[in-house]
Amino acid sequence: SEPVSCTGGRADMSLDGLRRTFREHVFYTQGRFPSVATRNDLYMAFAYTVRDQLLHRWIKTVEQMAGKDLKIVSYLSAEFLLGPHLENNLINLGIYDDVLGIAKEEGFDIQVIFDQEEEPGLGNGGLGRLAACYLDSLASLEVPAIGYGIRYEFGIFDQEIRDGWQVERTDQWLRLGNPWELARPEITCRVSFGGRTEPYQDDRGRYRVRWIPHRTVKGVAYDTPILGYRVNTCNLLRLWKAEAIESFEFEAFNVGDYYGAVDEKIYSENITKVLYPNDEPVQGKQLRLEQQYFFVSCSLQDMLRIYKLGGGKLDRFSRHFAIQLNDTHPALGVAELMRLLVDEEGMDWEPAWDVTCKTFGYTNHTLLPEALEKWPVELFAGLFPRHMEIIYEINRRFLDEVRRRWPGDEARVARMSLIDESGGRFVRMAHLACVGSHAINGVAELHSRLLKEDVLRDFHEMTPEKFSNKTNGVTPRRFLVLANPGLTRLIEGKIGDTWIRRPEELRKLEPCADDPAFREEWRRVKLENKKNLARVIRERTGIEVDPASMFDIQVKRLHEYKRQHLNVLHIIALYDRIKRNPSYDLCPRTFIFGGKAAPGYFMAKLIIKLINSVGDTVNRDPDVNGRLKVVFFPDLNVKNAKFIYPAADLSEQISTAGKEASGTGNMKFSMNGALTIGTLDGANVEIREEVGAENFFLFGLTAEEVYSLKRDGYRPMEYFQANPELQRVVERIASGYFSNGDRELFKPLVDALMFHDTFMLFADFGSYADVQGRVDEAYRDREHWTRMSILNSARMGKFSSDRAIREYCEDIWKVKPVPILLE
Ligand code: 4GP
Repeated sequence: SEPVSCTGGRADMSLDGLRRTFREHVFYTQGRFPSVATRNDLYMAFAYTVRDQLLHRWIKTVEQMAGKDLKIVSYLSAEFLLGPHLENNLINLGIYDDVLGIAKEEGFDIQVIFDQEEEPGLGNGGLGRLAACYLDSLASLEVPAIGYGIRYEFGIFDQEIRDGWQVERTDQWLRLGNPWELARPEITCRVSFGGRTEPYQDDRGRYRVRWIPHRTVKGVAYDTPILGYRVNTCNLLRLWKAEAIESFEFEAFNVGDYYGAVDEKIYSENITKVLYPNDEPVQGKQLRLEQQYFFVSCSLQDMLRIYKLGGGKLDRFSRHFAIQLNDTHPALGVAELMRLLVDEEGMDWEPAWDVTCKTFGYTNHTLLPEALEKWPVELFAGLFPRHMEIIYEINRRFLDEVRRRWPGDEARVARMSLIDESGGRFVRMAHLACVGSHAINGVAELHSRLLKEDVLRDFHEMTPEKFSNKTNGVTPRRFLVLANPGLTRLIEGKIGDTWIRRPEELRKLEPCADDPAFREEWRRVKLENKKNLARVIRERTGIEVDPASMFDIQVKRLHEYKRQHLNVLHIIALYDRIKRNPSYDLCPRTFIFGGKAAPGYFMAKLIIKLINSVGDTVNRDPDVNGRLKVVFFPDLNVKNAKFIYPAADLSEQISTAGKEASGTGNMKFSMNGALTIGTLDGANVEIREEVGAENFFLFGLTAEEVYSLKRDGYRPMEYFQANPELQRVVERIASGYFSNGDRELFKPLVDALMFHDTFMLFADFGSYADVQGRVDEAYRDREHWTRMSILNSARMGKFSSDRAIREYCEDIWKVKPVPILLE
């Protein structure tokens, strides 16, 4: 067929073309005269102007891929934490300055327009943001890819701080419309739940099973174009929304059961209503399991549909689709693909299993035992009777294999079974993912090693060839170019801009660390960024902070293993030193925290309250005299994060060793020239290797030490008794010093530390406080600090998500780039 022509008209990316398109959208799309257009109208018109450019490239992408013998990456993720689209797309298109110019001419402030965009908060934290970085890199590397997920009507809650406590507010990102997505009412899938199965013989006399479900809902596709950086590849993010099948037209309605019909509609739509706001520990809620199956089934049906359009034979499916499971949330896909191939497509079990294993790869994102998903067999079988049978069959064949390899080792069989029978019966999703995938990976060297040695040890012993490491990365486009334009310009002035696509080239900056004039410039940019953050902090919290002080920042989800409270213990120690010695010589520091707590996670919420209470006391105490400030930055999200990473002097990465799978905030900070104080955990280990031990503040137990201390019986009280400063710190909290004399408020926190201290804060406190002392000293030598800062940025190339995606493409997915031409 003729190539679609999109030249001229709205595809015109000249200044005049963009201006004309913008004006047209104000009028024809928003239905406004310029004189009455609201801020939202202007934002929408800009967004549509940019989207036209994306669609143009998207059509070219689809057109040039069609009919080619290529392989598509399909990234299955329950979360995509994308962040605002507009600015990012302007950067990727290379028209940022043009659009700034147009806004100026038309007489409005572009920042106000950017601010208008509500970010799609369709994720909790690390895992969801990683998925977004990976989409950016896939497109930037011109790799054909589709992201598949859920179009939650309500994403992660908005966080407010009231009286020092976190209050959750419903996210309403769709309230004013979403110009970035296209509803595809003709692309729908049916997804069923419940009911029973029954055997039958097909026309060739073969034994088959059919599923007679109890109810069925409809999935509708919503597509968001994902453009790469300065390329024409525009990939697809396809999110599914649940709807009732032809609402109000089912039998119930016809026989007069109006309310039954209404219930059905509401029930169906509930599936994609809201994101579960729990980070790592999964909540065993039925609706959550329904969400998982819903989006996985829609996505697999969609892939099979696309594949069949190309006329491919099903036994070759894995040559054309590589499906990655982003943690176990989509692991049901293994059973669902088997069901689709065997029950719906009539394939025999063995070839179907072969296709399935060759198609799936599985990425694990956490070692926390409470985060390993398992579902009660009863619940699972009730919702998915056919999948339960399929899982039993997979398990039977798999355990036969285990018994062949290790005859008589029934303990091993029980450990590896897809069904946990150690007390109640549960389906182990990680085991399903391992058995049904040809590749299994962790997200940092240490994490991948611990997976092999511990959590997935038996699987590693059985199939070592499946295992590999893929250290996480983050996109330098959003987290450097977009977030830190000042630094980007400075770097470009020295080494050009090729590093944006090849961040390894940042190394060329290394010699600049020895150039005093460059260091001066580097500090100037940092100071500007700190002033900027100080302004935002003032607007949002009313707290004045001094941009000349050291900005010491910890932003991430609130979790005991991430140890925000270790940071607080240290702040109290400094405060205590000042109180005991009013002339205590401390380099002025501003401690900034940010992050959401799962609404049901009491301890995490209490830590937020503690941070704010300590802040209230310290910030007001005249004795402190500007040496300490403590701020809790409310509602950390991708949009707010852009003010934070570029303004940090010190990045806190202080999790208990062996607990943080990788971390990605650590990378965002260091790229922006912050120095890290951290444990040997997750990707910190590799960051330290890259930037050099002399440019990294290391403290604390190693993962091995944590392990043996736990094994030999860890007694926090011993550390407490040996450290008078720690005693004073804990006593200040326990005595009600930060809670108007209320000794009860923080008692749960104090008791947890004194009697259990699961995350070994007391064991690491001494070393942490010592190293913080070295940080204080180091910051006084500003020339040397700046040198270290420059070297951090210069040596962070490895942590670009482009590097990570290249590794996935080469080792796991076996896919190649397909460059797209515009004409
Ligand atoms: C997170 C891990 O906690 C974090 O270390 C890692 O960097 C991130 O995934 C991306 O790999 N895990 C989750 C989760 O967010 O829900 O398990």
